[in-house]
Amino acid sequence: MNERILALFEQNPNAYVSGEEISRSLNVSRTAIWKHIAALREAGYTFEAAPRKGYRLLAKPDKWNVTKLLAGLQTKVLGKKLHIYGEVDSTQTIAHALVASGAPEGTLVLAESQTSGRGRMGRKWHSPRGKGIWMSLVLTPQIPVFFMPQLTLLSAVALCRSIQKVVKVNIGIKWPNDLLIDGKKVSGILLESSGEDERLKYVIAGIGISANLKVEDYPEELRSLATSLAIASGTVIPRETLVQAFLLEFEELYALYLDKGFAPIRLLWEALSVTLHRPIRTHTHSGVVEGIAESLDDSGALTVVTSAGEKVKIYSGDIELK
Ligand code: BT5
Repeated sequence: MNERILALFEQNPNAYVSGEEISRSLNVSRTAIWKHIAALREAGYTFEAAPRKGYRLLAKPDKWNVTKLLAGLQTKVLGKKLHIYGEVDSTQTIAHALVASGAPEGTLVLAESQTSGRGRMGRKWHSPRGKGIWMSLVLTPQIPVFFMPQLTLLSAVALCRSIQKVVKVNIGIKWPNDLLIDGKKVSGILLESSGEDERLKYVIAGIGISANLKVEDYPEELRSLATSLAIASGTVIPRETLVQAFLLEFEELYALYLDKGFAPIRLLWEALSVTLHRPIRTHTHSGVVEGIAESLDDSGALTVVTSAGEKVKIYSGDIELK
């Protein structure tokens, strides 16, 4: 029904469509129409409702709805300075440039699409138009450079918890920075920093959430590896609501982290992990390590126990869940 209502508006671009007209064309009650319009609004469509004229479709969800985003934002600092773009090369590049021109902590860059979205180690992040949440957040934590991995884990916890609040999906964290649903990647985190003398000057937390991609929006090679929240839940994801939830969750965890250190974050991470107590394999400088992922240490490194009983710490890179 939502599709049929939308089709009516598409046939009359920029025009008012009266409730009476919709109810006659689609043979539904005025109350039902009101409910469908409310559901479409929730999914990111913006309608203007004018007395005696009816409804007019103003914006579709493939455009960020700035008014909605800012109106429901409950944070104190994060996301209050908002820069929204259509197509960019990478939101990371833009965030670095904004910091250089004085952008403060909490500045958020959002884009509809990225032509060179980046992952870790030179990998690409597929960022089609209007389908996902491609964002970069400026942070200026007063912590040493070697604590950066903890911030990646904190970001993963914030992401995972906010997604759980907005969408009904079974989601977990794969060390260090992947969010998985049924073994497929749905979200990734890339932290880039600039520092001086062991002190961080700033960090750009790059977050990609595959929200409303359909299977056909992924290139062939990603279809077996990646999924989206929409595919997994069968619903359209209200992107603004998810950004608001993420920023609020991040702000609370970040304050907790700066006050109490990594210990409470580590507990939350462990509860959401799909890595711990599982057999894994990874490549390190000294060769392949296979074993059971046992725990996370204070720095955020993963401790793996090999079949020979040796404990090996993994500080960075990728792991394979076996
Ligand atoms: C990451 O890298 O997971 C970090 C991704 C960060 C992306 C955000 S988007 C906003 C900001 N601006 C940027 O330019 N980047 C950040 P890594 O762990 O290296 O994983 C990369 C791998 O994820 C790829 O090799 C693919 O296998 C997979 N992948 C790529 N695009 C995906 C997508 N849209 N959804 C799910 N998986 C994807």
